[in-house]
Amino acid sequence: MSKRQTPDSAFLRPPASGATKRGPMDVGLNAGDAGHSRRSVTTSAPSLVLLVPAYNEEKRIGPVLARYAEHFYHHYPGRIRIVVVLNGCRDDTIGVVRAAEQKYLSISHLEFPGRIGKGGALIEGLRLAPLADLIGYVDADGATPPAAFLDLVTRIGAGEADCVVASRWVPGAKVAHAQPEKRRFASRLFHLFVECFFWMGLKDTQCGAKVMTRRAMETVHPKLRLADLAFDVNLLYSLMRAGFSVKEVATEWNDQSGSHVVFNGKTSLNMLLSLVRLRLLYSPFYSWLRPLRPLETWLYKSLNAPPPRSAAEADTDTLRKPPRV
Ligand SMILES: Nc1nc2c(ncn2[C@@H]2O[C@H](COP(=O)(O)OP(=O)(O)O)[C@@H](O)[C@H]2O)c(=O)[nH]1
Ligand SMILES: [Mg+2]
Repeated sequence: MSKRQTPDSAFLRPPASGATKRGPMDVGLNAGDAGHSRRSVTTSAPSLVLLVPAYNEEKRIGPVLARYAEHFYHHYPGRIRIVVVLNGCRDDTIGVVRAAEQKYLSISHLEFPGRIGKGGALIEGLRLAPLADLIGYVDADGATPPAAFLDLVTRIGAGEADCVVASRWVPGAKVAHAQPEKRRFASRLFHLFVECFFWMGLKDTQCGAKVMTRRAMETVHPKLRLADLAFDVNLLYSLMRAGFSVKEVATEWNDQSGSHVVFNGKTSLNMLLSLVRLRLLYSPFYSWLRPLRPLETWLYKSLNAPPPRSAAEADTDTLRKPPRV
C-alpha cells in the first residue's frame, strides 16, 4: 500500500461483508455506480476501461495492478475499471489477480481457456468499449509506468486525437533498460515492413500502451482480426482507414525481463504472414480468398501462432452485449 493511501480508504474493498457488490459494467462506469469506488468522482473526466492482457504473469502482475489502481485513484478524476484479460495461463496469475480484486474495487478480470494470443485476448476485452468513454490497454509487466499511461488518457480526454499511443521512438521518450540488441533489431526490421505495407507514418506501433475513444473502437472492432503480436498494427491501420486520428506520444519505458516473446524463424514468418493478411483484408480481393481459409489455419497452426479471426467471429453484434466483468 502506498503511503498516501489510508487503511480505511474507500478505494479498498470493504471487509468480508462485501457490502459493495459490483454489478456488471453496464451499470458501472457511466451510471454513477457505487460499486466501482465510493469516493466522489467528477463526471467531467471521461470514464476509462483499462485492459491488461496477461499470460503467465504471476510474478510480475501483482505490483503492477496495485500501482495502477492506486495511481489512478489518486490522480485521475474520472471513473476507471481495470480489467485483466487472461487466457490459457499455466501458472497462478488468476490467484494473484483475484487477490488484487479483493483489495481494489476498480479491478476485475475476464478469463478465456483457449490459447487465443495477446491479440485475441485484446479483441475480446475491447468488446467492453461501449461501457466507458475511453478504452485502452497496457502490458502487465509494468514497462509503462502509470503516470505515462495517465498522460495518454489526459491527452485523449483533451481531444488531441481519437487514439493516443505511447512511443519509444519519438524524441523525448525516456527509455530505461532498453530491449536487448537482438530484439531491438527484430523490432526495427518489423517496423520497416509495417511502413512498407501500410504507410502509417508512425514510429512505434508495438508499444503496449494505447488508448482510444469509445466511438473509434466501436467502429473498428469488426476489423480486428489478428490475434498475434501484429494485433497493434491491425488496430492502428483500421483506425486510420476509418478516418480516426492517431497521435504518437513520447513515453517512459522501463524494459522488464521475463518477456514471453521468442524471436525465431517461426515468429518472424508468423508476423510477416499476419502483415500480408492485414493488407489483404483491405484489398478488393479479400472475399475471393475465402477458400484459402483452411490453408491459412494450417499455416498458423504450423507456426504455433493463434489464427486470425474470421468475419463471422468478428461479428459486431457482440458489441451490443459486452461480456460481464
Ligand atoms: N492474454 C494474453 N496476454 C498475453 C499473451 N502473450 C503475451 N501477453 C501479454 O502481453 C503483454 C506483453 O508481453 P511481454 O511478454 O511483456 O512482451 P514484450 O514486452 O513485448 O516483450 C504482457 O502483459 C503479457 O502477459 C497471450 O497469449 N494472452
Ligand atoms: Mg514486456
